[in-house]
Amino acid sequence: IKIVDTFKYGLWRGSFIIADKMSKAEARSKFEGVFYELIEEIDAVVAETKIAQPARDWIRENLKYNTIGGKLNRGLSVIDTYKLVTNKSELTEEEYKKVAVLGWTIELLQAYFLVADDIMDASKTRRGQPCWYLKPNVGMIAINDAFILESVLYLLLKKYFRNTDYYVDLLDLYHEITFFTELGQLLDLITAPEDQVDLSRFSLDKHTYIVTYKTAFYSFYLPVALALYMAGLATKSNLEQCKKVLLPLGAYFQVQDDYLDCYGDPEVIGKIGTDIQDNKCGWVINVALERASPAQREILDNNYGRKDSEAEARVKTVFKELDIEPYYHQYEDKVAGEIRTLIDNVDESEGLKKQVFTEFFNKIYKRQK
Ligand code: GPP
Ligand code: MG
Ligand code: MG
Ligand code: MG
Repeated sequence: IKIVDTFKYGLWRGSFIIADKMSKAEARSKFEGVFYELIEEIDAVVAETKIAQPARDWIRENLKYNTIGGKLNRGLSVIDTYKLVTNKSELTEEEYKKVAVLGWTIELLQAYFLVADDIMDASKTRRGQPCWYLKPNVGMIAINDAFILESVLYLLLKKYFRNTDYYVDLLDLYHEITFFTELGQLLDLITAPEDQVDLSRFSLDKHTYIVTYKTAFYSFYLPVALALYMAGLATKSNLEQCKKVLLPLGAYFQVQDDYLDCYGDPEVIGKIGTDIQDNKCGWVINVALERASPAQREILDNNYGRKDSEAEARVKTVFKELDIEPYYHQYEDKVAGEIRTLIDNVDESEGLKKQVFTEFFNKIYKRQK
């Protein structure tokens, strides 16, 4: 009887997991379907300018190549958050389209940042394919393509939200968060000059600013803030509370990105790490600097930030000696505890839901990609 029960339970649980995966895949493909509609809508606006056909085709390719193929965490979070805070498990087609458009505006912002970031970081691959600027016919046209991805986001905001009473708030939010991301990117870049390695410039404090500004605002705070505006729940207190939880959560996400840059499997993360050769003030080097002996420090000083794979390997050997990997796992557990406490302290009296944050946290905790 026991064996039969275990078997039955296993089957039941198995089908539950399959159903859960199915519904996630369905949610994703429904969301992706909206983007194909948006490509046509954007093309129609572009066509009104009477631009030559090759330019219309170029924009379509830019949109497809750079916006599709990611994890879609940010875009889907707008929909999930909206459903949670409005207590709606099903949305009308019209409401779904509108919130999905809002989701795609973040994916476009992200596409804009990534196209530009890959040029600045001299990266080779993104989402398992060559970086856009490395396509033979693209090159530095990619800079203008990045600008176009940003402009398209505002075109969609205008088309779908121009007549709402929170349109100006959305514009303000997008402008502010874009500026913050650029500030983070600036500090990331000037702390990592080429051919001028000076590890004494690095610190975990500087790192916290970089990751909060270049990643946490647009990847974590923005999706929830957008959903709250659309739900009519973007009160001052709710937005402040979102920041309190989502900025540390987003900083943790970028620490994971820094860790995976060094220890992730390129096949799984879809990109080849560049941080050591790029002289980046990332999480791994900052921890290593705190733990290194004078002899190890000298190896780091002489090999970090060099465009040379043998120097990179010597840096990785020191990281190994310093047990960065096990330390990272301890760190993940520590941060998880801190974030759970922050979530526990969320005040739900103005319509915010702890579950919004728990779901975000569960999506990224111990991620491999
Ligand atoms: C991620 O840093 C940060 C961004 C994508 C923001 C870029 C901001 C701009 C204003 C262009 P990263 O370089 O570690 O990301 P990845 O590892 O994905 O290249
Ligand atoms: Mg970068
Ligand atoms: Mg990069
Ligand atoms: Mg990175």
